[in-house]
Amino acid sequence: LPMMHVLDISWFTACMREGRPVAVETRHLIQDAFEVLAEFYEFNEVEGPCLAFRRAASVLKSLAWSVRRLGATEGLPCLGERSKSVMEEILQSGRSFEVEKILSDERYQTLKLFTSVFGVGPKTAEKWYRRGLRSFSDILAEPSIHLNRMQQSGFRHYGDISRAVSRAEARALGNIIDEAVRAITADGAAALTGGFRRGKEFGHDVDFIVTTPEVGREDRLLTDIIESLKQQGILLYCDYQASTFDQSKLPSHKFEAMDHFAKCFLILRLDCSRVDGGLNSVEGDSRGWRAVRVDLVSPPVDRYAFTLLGWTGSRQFERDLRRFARSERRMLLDNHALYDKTKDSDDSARPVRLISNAWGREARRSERDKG
Ligand code: DCP
Ligand code: MG
Repeated sequence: LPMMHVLDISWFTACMREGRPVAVETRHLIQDAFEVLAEFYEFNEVEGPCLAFRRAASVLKSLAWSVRRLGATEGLPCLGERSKSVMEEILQSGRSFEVEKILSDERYQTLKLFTSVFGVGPKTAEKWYRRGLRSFSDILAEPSIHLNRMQQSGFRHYGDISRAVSRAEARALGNIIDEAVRAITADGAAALTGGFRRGKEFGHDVDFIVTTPEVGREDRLLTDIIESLKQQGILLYCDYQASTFDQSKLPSHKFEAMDHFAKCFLILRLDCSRVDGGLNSVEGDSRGWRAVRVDLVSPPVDRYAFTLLGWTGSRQFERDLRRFARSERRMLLDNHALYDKTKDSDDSARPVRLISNAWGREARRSERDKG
């Protein structure tokens, strides 16, 4: 995108970020403070300030220079009065009174702890908090609490899945998924997406898109992969969601956080022997394996490019890219398609060609990576 856009305050979005992040202490302090504030509002279900602090954190992340005085941030977008006052306090004293108050707040600490369990969202965490529960042992000792299957797995594998997944582990899982796909259909492919596709060295899970060049075959593909992982004895948890994708109902005008493609949220057992340089966990190494969270999504091949774009993230980037498409280009973007609102009908033909090319490229890249 043209540099002009990057400098234009009204249209700055994370999807136009220019800067190369550098390690700067104060900036990281401010960024962390904004994240805490965003999370505090998320727990209180106040969306406006939550998004505002997330955007402010995203702007700071994009800076290629250190923030030493407030004046230097003049002209930067997405920094409102509240963000600036937090920033000023940190620049002057190295801390923020408001953030410290939140961090020492019992409710915040408890919700943070409870939501760190796979399968526990802010609503459940709040419910448990209101019942006077404050720790994992409180929850596990409370006979009236019924944990669903996902939460049971979340507690069972808590130590492993709250530890970051390394790039070497992601690569090993890529090989496992790829082998499973190719054993089912020789022309199928698995592409690494999410944070690792953006070049991150560590992630909280590993995300893959699996598909075949044959439209309609992708639904069975996922259930076959799950069966194969089960047969290999490495499937520790599986939540499979069948596709509800209906092309005739597109475009969807209401915002949906998730797409309608078949997907599954897994916990897999990753053996030490499959990972170059060992596991990112001392206990895992002595045990010989660790548990890892893995997400798989399986779109029809003609929707591949949009899924790849949507699942690559980051969340803030996706949010801003959609906002940019809507406000700047009068288009609707989601994980299923891109629609031109200025035209009468959806022009599916063009995206389809783009997608086939994108799919071919990704498949070749995955071959190369393996090599
Ligand atoms: N995604 C999204 N909206 C959601 C969920 C996911 O846009 N509600 C997209 C953006 C994410 C990607 O899917 O980047 C993968 O989701 P993750 O939660 O796995 O996020 P990341 O892979 O980016 O981060 P992490 O390293 O923590 O796994
Ligand atoms: Mg991820």
